[in-house]
Amino acid sequence: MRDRIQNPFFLDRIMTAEDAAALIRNGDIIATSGFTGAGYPKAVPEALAQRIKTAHDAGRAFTVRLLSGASTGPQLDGALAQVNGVAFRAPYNGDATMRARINDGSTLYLDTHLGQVAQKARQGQYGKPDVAIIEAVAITPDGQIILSSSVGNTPTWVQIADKIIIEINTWQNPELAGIHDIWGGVRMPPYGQSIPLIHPGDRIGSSTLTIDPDRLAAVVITDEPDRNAAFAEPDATARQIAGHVMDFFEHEVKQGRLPPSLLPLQSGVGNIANAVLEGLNTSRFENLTGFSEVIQDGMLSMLESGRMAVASASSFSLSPEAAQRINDNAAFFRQKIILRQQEISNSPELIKRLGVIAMNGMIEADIYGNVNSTCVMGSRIQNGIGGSGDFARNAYLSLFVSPSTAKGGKISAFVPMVPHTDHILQDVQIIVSEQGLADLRGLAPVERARAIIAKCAHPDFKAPLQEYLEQARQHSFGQHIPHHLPTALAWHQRYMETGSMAG
Ligand code: 0RQ
Repeated sequence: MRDRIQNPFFLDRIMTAEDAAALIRNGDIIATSGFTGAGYPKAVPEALAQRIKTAHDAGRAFTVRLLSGASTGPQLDGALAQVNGVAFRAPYNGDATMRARINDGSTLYLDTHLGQVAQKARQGQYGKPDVAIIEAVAITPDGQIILSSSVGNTPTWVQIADKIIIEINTWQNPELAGIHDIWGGVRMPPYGQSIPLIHPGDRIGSSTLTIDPDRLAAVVITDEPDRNAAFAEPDATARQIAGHVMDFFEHEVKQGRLPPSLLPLQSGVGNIANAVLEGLNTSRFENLTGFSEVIQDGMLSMLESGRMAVASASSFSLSPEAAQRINDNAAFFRQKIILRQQEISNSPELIKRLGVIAMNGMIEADIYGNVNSTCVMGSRIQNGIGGSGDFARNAYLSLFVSPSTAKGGKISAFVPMVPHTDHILQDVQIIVSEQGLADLRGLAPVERARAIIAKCAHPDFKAPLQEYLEQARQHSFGQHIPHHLPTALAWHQRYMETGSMAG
């Protein structure tokens, strides 16, 4: 262990996960590392879940309020949700067990733009964290922390939490040292400073994290893998969507609206986003850059092939096979990848100034191009807004991609009105389904509706959408964004009642 923990003060604080979890009390606010299933603590949350279960079995109340960077994994969100141990969760969740707790009302959830969480936390909007639990790969001789596969909100949590628990994870490759870039220039208004980042590949901060040793409560050793889920091979739908996006980029370059190396790319999580990246890897574009919040398999392949020169993000979201490639070639990837705190990776100011091309998935869009990314049937959370809002609003080009139908064709991804809006039509410039690409730039709402129905909707739903638009134009209170309110959400109601949106 002395190769991982090279500082005697930290060595002295080593204890079991059970002893560290015993420092956490009912009602505590816990702030953890972790982003898109990477770099989250594992042993202490599992031990805490066991403590909570014991308390519940004995009839005692025990819940915590849980903050993180973004989604974690089964050992954290999963384990705590399993024992119904979380009263409040923010800012993002992707775990199925936690999702079920939120949707059955056991856990309150505040999903938040990921780039805004750190500043809100410093303002005290989530309360003062009692404990920060942080995963790291090593401690340097002078007591600096080398983080693991994500940075997320960790720099903020260690600043504001009363106690700090560090998990040293020996599964994570110590050669990740040098991949992180933690900017120490963040100040609260009115003392904010401009972020000195000009190019996605710039390093502007420190590769290690400093903590206040007086607040170090425990060091725990673990050896558990991140939640790395395999991507499905791109199916025909994903490949068609990727094809439309490639054609669009080619066209924009030809028109002189994009340079041949495009602009820094942001790509959301999921199989379609990954398929688009795989498409770029076999395209003619060269010297690409990434300015995103996650690095997934597709970006890794582009860095390996040289198609992408450098990628900036806050974490990895990799298949087990790709995680192994990082572990085997950490020294190579360290030169090509920069992991930043999420208030830098998702900074609206940087996204705007760098001219990022944002590509995100969605649940559904309405005919005017308002996008619902989060709430199925308007009320059931899927994951959360994540970084999609940080990027969509500030991007040079904002694309949303989705198959035209869901649930075996029973649901149309294009509907008269979305029952929940994450991205207003002003933030949605281009929508792509396997049917085609609707370029909505410069179009008024009714023109947008015609383009979305013509280019993106599935053939089974084109005529009903057209009928709705005509009915709306006849009966609407105003003609700016025509709606027929009595039937605007009828498709969703029908799905909930009959299992299909089709009439
Ligand atoms: O449900 O798993 O029960 O079958 O939604 O859908 O097709 O697997 O799509 O993985 O691309 O995710 C919007 C969720 C799309 C994602 C969303 C059901 C579908 C399935 C997942 P099942 P797919 P994807 C970067 C940026 C917000 C955060 C974001 C997301 C499940 O892209 O979370 O962009 N985005 N962050 O069946 C009912 C519809 C549906 C539907 C899909 N119209 N109606 N259910 N589903 N469309 C990452 C971070 O921010 C960290």
